[in-house]
Amino acid sequence: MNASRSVPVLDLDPFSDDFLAEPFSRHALIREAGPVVWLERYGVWAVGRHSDVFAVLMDWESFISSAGVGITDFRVQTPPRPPSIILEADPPLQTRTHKILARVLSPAALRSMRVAFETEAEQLAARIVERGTIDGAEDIARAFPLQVFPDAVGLPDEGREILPAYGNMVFNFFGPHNERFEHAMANAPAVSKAVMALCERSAVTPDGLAAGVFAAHDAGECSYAEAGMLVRSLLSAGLDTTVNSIACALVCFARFPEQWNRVRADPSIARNAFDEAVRLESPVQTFFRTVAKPVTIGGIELEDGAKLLMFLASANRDPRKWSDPDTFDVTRKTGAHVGFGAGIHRCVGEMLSKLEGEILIGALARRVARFELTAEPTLNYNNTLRGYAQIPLTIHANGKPT
Ligand code: OVV
Repeated sequence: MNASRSVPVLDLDPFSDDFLAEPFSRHALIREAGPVVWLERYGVWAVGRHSDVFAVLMDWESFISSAGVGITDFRVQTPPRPPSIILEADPPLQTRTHKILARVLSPAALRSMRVAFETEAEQLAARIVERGTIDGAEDIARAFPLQVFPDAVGLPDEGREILPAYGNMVFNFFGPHNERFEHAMANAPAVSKAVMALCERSAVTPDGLAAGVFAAHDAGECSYAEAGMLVRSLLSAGLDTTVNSIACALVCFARFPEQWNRVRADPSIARNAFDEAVRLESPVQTFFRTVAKPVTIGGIELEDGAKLLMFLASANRDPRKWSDPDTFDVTRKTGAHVGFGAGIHRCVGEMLSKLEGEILIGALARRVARFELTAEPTLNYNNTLRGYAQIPLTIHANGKPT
């Protein structure tokens, strides 16, 4: 048992307000302590260097997801919602379900959404320029995905208002049973029930992403219950992540105005700028895995059954991997970041999220000269996500759009 190597032990709490208010300097401490560290407060392992986070993501046989990707071990404790059959699953189940959602979210399916996204983005950009003083978190980051994503899934107007409370529940659940967890879970049974009602075939339009999932059931690729669970995964994973990515991008553009000018000069880099914001801010900060057989990281033995925390956000700023890691550079080669994961569990909705980001940022670039922060943005504290509750902005308009 690790006789020849000393195990770095840290007493950080990655789910405390303090840590979440300024996670990045804490990530540096974790990376410097060693390839793998022991977080004594929770009795879990953690990795923060890019090479180790990436290696753990790629090795799904040693580091499984079916015991949960939060701190809760499903083999010991019953989760508050039935486990996701894609996120909280291993092959062969995850292989089959990932394939279904990958087809539903294929490039061809995404192409058909472009016009609707562009129309909504144009209207939103015109609206915020007209108003001048806005909350970027509400009026841009929440407004856009909350409109276009449920539309794309094929949800009716009634019922979708439950989605923010549901997302808050899902992403706080991955953390420990702290106050934030308790608060988010207060209404869990009612919220889950309302969301499952949206995952019935009879509840959705015949032409959206949800209909595509039910078509996979018709083709014999999954049961009806599994189709409903995959629609639930779309609703769980597709909204808060994108909302926070857009909020993070806005804060980056406000803090690095010269980078916003580069996007304005060449809106074709909007998509890369969005991806760079995901690297720099890492809207999904962390996920766990569970050790499924004895393995070593950097010569340290991890015991079967242990929980291992992956600091995706730390990997995304590891100076061993990135030059000027804390700098927002809209033309950086972002390909190696792990903000969307890596390996078999890599985000299946990545291209949809990037389509939303690209179109929204492109529309803003044609109208907005500068995003001016009129006060410090306030963080939205969450056990998994980094995002903003408020981004007080003055919008400085370009000349008239051509
Ligand atoms: C990636 C992600 C986040 C949250 C929930 C799910 C997936 C799910 O499949 O339920």
